[in-house]
Amino acid sequence: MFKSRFFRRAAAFVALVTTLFTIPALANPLHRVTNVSPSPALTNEFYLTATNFIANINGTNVHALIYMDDPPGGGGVARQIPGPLIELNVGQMVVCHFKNNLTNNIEGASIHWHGIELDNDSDGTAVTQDTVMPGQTYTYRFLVSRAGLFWYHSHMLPGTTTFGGMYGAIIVHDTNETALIAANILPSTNNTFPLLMTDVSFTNGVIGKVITGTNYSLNTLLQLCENGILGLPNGDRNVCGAAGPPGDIFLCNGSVPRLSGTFCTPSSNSAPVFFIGKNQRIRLQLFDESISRNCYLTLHYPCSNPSGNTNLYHIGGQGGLLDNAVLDGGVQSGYDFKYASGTINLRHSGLDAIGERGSDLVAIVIHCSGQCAERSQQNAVRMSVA
Ligand SMILES: [Cu+2]
Repeated sequence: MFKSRFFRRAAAFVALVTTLFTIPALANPLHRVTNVSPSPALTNEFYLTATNFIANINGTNVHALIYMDDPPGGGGVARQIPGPLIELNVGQMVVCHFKNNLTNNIEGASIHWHGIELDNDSDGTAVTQDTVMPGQTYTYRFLVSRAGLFWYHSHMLPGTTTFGGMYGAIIVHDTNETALIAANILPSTNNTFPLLMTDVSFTNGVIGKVITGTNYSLNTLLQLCENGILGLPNGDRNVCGAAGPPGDIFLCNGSVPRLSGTFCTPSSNSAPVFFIGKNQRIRLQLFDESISRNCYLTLHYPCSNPSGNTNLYHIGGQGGLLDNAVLDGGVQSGYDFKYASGTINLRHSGLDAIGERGSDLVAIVIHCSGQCAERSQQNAVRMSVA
C-alpha cells in the first residue's frame, strides 16, 4: 500500500486549487494496442507483427524495426517507435498473436515480457522457446499476476532488434493504484505520462555502429567479437569494445528530446514538454529500454530560480508501487548517490543489482511567476536528459 503522508498533504492542497485546463503533453503520445477480445475486461487479446519500418529520426529516414499493432481487418494504431503501449490489469489474461514479418532476419524474433512472471511457453527467450522465423507466427498466453512497469522486446539475439526499435512498454494496474488515484493521493491519469527512453546509432539510414568506415549491426559485432576470442575464422577481437557503448542519438518515445521553439511555445515535435495547471502534480512512468545507456533526468521550469519543491519523488517501478515516496540521489545514510537529490538516474541493467528498467515518479509542478505569459494559468516543465 502506498501511504506517503507527504502526498496526502499535497493532495489536500491541490484539492483547494482551481482545476485548470491542461494541454496534453507534447511528447510523442503512446497509443494502446488494439484489444480485440469480446471480453476486454477479462482478456487483452491483440496482434503484434514485427516489421521493417522507415522512421524519421532527426530529419533522417532510418531503416528501423518495430512491433506494429496489427488487428485483423486493419485499423491498428499508427506504426512508430516504440511499439504500442500494452496496458493491463492484474488478473487479466493476455493473448498475443505474434507474427514475424521482418526481412533479412536470420536469428528470427520473439516477444519477451520483461519482468513478468509467466510459464516457459510464453517467455519468448532463447533458453525456453524456439525462435519465430520470418513468415511464422506464435501465440503467447499468460495471466497477469502483479502490478508494475514492465517492457517487451525480442529475446533471441536481442541486440539488433532492440537497438533497431523493437520494444514497447507494459503498464500493469491494480485496484490499490485505482483507489489511490480516486483518493487524489496519486496524480490523475490525465497528468500521468509514460516516457520510453532508448538510443540508437545509424549511418546512411542503416541502424548499427560504425567501425573504421563500416556500419555493423549489433549482432554482427557480437559475432565477430566472439569468433575473434575463440580464434575462429571471420572473427575480430578489435570490435569487442564497440557493441556495448550507448548509441549516440537518444530517443524519448521515438523522437529526439530537444527544445524546438521556446520553452513556453515549443514546436509540436518538441519532446518531452508538459503543460500543467498551477500546483498540480504529475506522474512520470519512465522506461529505460536501451542496450547500455543510463538516463539521468531532472525537471526544468521556465524560470531561472524556481522556489518551492522541484523534486522528483520515486514511488515505484518494476516491483509496483512503494510503500512510501522516496527521494533518490544526494547523500543518504552516508551513501553518495553521485547525482543530485530530487533527480533520477535510471539504469538500463540489473547487472549492478540496483539497476531498474522502469521507474514511477511523482513531482509537484510549482508555479514560476511571470513566465509563459501566453499561458498565464499554466506552467511548462521539461525533462532534460544527460
Ligand atoms: Cu528483457
